[in-house]
Amino acid sequence: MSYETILFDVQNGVATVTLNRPTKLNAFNDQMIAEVTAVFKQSSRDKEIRCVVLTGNGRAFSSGQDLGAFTERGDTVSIGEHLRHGYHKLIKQMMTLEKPIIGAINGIAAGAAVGIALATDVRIAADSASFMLAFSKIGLIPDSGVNWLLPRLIGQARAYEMAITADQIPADKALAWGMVNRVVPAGQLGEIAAAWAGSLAAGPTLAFGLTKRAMNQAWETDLAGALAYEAHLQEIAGRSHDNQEGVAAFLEKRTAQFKGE
Ligand code: LHQ
Repeated sequence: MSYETILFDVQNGVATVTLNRPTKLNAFNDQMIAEVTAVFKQSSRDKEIRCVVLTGNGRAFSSGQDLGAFTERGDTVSIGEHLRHGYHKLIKQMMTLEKPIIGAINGIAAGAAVGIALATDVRIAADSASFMLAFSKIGLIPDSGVNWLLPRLIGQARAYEMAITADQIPADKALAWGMVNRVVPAGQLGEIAAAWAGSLAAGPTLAFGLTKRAMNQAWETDLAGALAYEAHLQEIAGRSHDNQEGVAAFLEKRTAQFKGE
């Protein structure tokens, strides 16, 4: 399938999704929201895909909503409906994808793109990257999951400060605050993200997916609920090929050959 606003490439178990409207700093128009949502859906269905990398083409990760495209729709357009039918489906698709998603944050992420960056599971940022809650600059509140995701990662005081100042938070500060896992030289971002993705795609994908489900669910429950749910999921993982193979490989002192099943 061909796409107009993204590049999509699958190799050796790794799907790479590249936001590709560089002249607009990869701002999201309706088509880009739909195309990114579609490839995450496809990544969930395709057994060959065992890890996804999300990145941007050019100097930005994404500048968020394409404000020109949105304004062209006219006065009658409902922002709530736009969010519900667009970004919400995308964020939920990412958060429930039971495979690791690496965000390779190559440049600025602004507005809704911060929510999308935070909906990846681990983030590697180029040292030139930054995060900006641009919403208040145009009189809006954070959306696209930012109010849920960001305070959990960095605490409410920092998240709220980012929202009301719309300051650009550079990669090193984002690392210190826990928004990203690693910061790497910009020129090496693609290579380092691909290497990490390749190693994750050779891992126990079922266990990686169930871990994501367990941790997401744990936010919604008390300790007893979290313990019960992880025991339930561990039953499933414990019956997998990869559990048998992992234990056998350990006992036989060899490298495990995981299938992701
Ligand atoms: C853009 C954009 C952009 C269009 C750069 N749109 N063209 C949800 C639902 C409904 C409605 C509203 O919003 C939302 C959620 C949101 O995401 S709200 C937040 C939307 N995003 C922003 O407000 C960020 C707007 N962009 C900027 O503040 C700057 O472009 C940043 C700080 C990201 C980068 O600044 P510079 O490095 O100085 O680049 P630039 O401003 O010169 O941009 C380069 C080009 O990209 C330029 O076009 P041009 O034809 O002049 O070269 C910009 O107009 C275009 N562009 N962001 N979001």
